[in-house]
Amino acid sequence: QQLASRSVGVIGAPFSGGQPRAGVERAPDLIRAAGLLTRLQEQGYAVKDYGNLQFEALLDGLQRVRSVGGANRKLSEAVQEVKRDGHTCVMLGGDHSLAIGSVHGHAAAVGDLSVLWVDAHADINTPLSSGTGNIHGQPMSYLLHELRDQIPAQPSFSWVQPCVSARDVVYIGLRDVDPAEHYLLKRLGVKVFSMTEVDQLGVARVMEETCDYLSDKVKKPIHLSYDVDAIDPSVTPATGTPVAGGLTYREGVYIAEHIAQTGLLSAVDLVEVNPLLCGEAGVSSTVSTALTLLLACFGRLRQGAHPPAYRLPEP
Ligand code: 4U7
Ligand code: MN
Ligand code: MN
Ligand code: MN
Repeated sequence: QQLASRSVGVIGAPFSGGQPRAGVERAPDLIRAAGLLTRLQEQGYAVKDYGNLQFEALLDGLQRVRSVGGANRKLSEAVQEVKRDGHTCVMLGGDHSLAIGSVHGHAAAVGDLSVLWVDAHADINTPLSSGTGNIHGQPMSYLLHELRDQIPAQPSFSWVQPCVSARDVVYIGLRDVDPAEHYLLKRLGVKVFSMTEVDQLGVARVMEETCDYLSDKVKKPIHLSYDVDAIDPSVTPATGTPVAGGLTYREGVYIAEHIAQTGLLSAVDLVEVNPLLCGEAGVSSTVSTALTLLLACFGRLRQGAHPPAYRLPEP
């Protein structure tokens, strides 16, 4: 009610350098083509499309880290502009390494944040604990104050300042967590609703507890980082690291609907849609699910809606 504005600024971030599979850079245009901007306008929002960011060509091998640092620096600047213009920010990825720039830019513009991370994965590997070296599995380690000492100096990331506290983070949907990640989540006492808790409590109770937890003391603006692989791969197969046993379509939408009702949503990432990894039907199901999640973030309710001045046609 206080923080969410009635306007949305959309940034496309066609970047894939945080992981090895090409295709994820095509997602911003696909999600726009599915009707994101007009649908948000129909929901009563003023929408400004900031276009797609243009990134340098990807460097190879160990140099890849530099591409990721540079892309995120650019994204951080863009998110700061969107927030300073007064919009709720939507960042269309791209891979999840982009959360580094998105959360960093968001915090630089508005200050202290809560982060809701909806994902099959915890994305909290440090550059040294990562088994794959893929930075889309590491963004949270760059963002947390508590892990400041775990990040080796890398020139292309020297601009990143940790900006989130572990107590302000909630995860939902986890089901593929590396040992180092599990260790870190426990050590930092991060609030986690893995798929086990979703099964146990049901999504309604998970969201109630999430919102109680996040708005316990001060109501901070919420950054929602939504990895499409949180949803079950039977629904969203077009993604780089699918994991069986995910959120149903309905659970995924409920999370977005519920977070919209807080009035605190200030920025959303929708990441990891990759149209080159499955057939046409799978791509279309993944893209339309991504669109539905975003519309729900901006108040779309499954019960329907009508304008206050609606009049029935006269017989
Ligand atoms: B995603 C992984 F090892 N943990 O670090 C890693 F299992 O943004 C996966 O959530 C990371 O899609 C997945 O590479 C990153 C792996
Ligand atoms: Mn992720
Ligand atoms: Mn994931
Ligand atoms: Mn993934």
